Amino acid sequence: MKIKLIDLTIMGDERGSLIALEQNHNVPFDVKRVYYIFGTQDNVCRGHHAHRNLKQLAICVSGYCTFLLDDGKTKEHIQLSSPTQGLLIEGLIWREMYNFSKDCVLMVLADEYYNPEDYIRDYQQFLKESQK
Ligand code: T46
Repeated sequence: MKIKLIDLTIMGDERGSLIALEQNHNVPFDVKRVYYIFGTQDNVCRGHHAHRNLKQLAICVSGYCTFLLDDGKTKEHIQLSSPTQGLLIEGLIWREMYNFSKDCVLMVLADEYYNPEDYIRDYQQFLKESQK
């Protein structure tokens, strides 16, 4: 499956911690867009789609949430609960996000601008395209 967990180096000192994200260094692509998800209500499940062409790095900068990732053959559940860890998602991968903590802020860096046409929202269509 085209996913990878990336450890982000902390620039810490006695005042606290700082992490820098740099395109084509610890973020392995050109960054065109950043968005973040917060204030998620109880028992909400988001996502339910795949992307045809998008690289994304997801970082839970506060709290936690869980990703279900599915490449059409295998499924993995990955909990993000640290601002020092990034989840890289590339290729045709169905994703759902659930189990959000109240304080969860999920920040996502993407290599493309928002394009609704890049989304596959139908699971059967995703399975069809992922078998090609
Ligand atoms: C993904 C997961 C991890 C925009 O206008 N611009 C944007 O860049 C994005 C991401 C969304 N939107 C609008 C579209 C919807 O009206 O914001 C609303 C919520 O978006 P969506 O329902 O797609 O959110 P999620 O949480 O289901 O999925 C998002 C990303 O869309 C998706 O790329 O991989 O987070």
